[in-house]
Amino acid sequence: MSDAAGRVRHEGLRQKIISAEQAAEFIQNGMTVGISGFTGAGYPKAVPGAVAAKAEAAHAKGEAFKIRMITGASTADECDGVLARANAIEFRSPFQSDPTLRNQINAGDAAYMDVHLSHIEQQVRAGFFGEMDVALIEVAGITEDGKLIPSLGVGTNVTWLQKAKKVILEVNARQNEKLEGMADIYDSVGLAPFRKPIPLTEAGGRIATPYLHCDLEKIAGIVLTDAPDRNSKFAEPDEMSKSIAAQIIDFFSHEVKMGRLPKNLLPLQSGVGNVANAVLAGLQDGPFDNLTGFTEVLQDGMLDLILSGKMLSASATALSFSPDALDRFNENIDFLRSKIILRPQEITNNPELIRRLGIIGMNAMIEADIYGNVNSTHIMGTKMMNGIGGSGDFARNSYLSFFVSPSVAKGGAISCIVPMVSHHDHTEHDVMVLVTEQGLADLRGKSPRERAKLIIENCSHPDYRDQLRDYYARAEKAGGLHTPHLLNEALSWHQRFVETGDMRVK
Ligand code: 0RQ
Repeated sequence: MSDAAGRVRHEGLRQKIISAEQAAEFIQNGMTVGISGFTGAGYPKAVPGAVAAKAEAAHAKGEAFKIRMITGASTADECDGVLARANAIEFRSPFQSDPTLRNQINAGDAAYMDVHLSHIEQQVRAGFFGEMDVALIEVAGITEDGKLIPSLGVGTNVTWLQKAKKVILEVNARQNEKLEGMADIYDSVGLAPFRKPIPLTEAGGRIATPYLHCDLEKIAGIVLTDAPDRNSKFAEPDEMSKSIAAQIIDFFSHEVKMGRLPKNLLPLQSGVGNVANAVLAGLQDGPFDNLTGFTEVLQDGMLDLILSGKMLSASATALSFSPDALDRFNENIDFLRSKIILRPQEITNNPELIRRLGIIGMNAMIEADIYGNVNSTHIMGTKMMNGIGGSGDFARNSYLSFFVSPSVAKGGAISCIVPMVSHHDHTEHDVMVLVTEQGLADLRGKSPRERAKLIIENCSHPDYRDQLRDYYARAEKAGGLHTPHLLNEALSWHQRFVETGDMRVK
């Protein structure tokens, strides 16, 4: 018996082991498929390739073949990538980051709906996306009595397993066997009016079982795999990321001194990417101990805080590590099993819990305007990047909500501080602290006019500061009102970039 077959400990289910090609036969043109995977962790590695081959064969014969694909968040090349290249995606939701799929979305060749990650499961449960035909879920194993052991990403699996008419499982022998016991799968969120409070009162608490449940009758096939999640290496923090991290850490110290944060801070959420990772790396040498994490994606920086003893526990819906960090995780899994809690994304991103626990949310942005509105998703207001992900869940409900970015992009041709954002994801009401390598603007308790001055003076790049000062001064003079703007000029910076490749006035 192969190693992966040994992971299927349930006798009856072992009879359901099939090839990826056989599994792909359950997926037909036009079907809605719920797929596991969250930021490159826990996505299926084999069946998407077989579905893509099926799509290519159908297209070669002039037949239609596309699926409607709903996931937890982004997957990886063997899933989103291979399906997009085969032109097999008709509709996609929620967060994605594959370059081919992104181009198809922006060309209008694939329909894309961007949803808050805490909303997607209840919307599917309620039937807003129609019926779910098939769930395709990666797990680390199946117990003797048919319970599913989650792999490195839990995401939306609870709901996909409940809602789909048929289930295909990929059992991946590469996922550490000792993941068994690490997850806490609360599966009773339900729908209004039958909801009860979610009984989690501490970031590191456990309230449920470590297993995913599935009606065994629905399992159409089990595919064995042995392949790693494909996450790339993080860049070493550069001067820009280090500067942003240092300012956030100083801000925390100030808040502790003022009595607005406890000495061990409050549970930390950190977005994806190099800057987010650098902030966590900065905390390694910072003055705070006994930290906790309550985040959706746990990356290298948070893992190292736990391993060094700086952080007591962290919960997340996906463990999205670089290859080196995955080795550290696997080497220390016995120590980590009680410190890391893998939860469904409906729990990690739940507004009720984020508000109750008083999370410190830190997310990256594309641009902010002088009043503190934030665009996280659309380049020049039109081109979809990745999606809102969980940033809205955390920004709206956190005790402290940070947005971070370099002050300029594309070698200085773009100012990330603009008169008016070209797309709104987070309104001024959800953004408390803005940080660039230039400085930090604490927007709490400030009126729009006070905010504008702070953001321009503290966060904008010197190349754009006078231009912003001039815009604001003329907007104030032209009649001002509560939020001064020159409507015919507010988006002219973006227009200038589209026309000339530079936002600077020459
Ligand atoms: O372009 O790829 O061509 O070089 O945008 O920018 O600075 O590398 O930043 O990788 O941290 O991504 C908001 C997209 C930032 C991400 C966003 C260009 C820039 C570069 C990427 P290139 P950086 P990051 C938890 C929380 C939404 C979801 C979220 C994101 C590329 O953080 O998707 O927060 N957030 N989830 O050159 C034009 C600007 C620009 C710009 C940057 N103002 N105009 N282009 N770029 N600023 C995780 C989940 O929810 C799953």
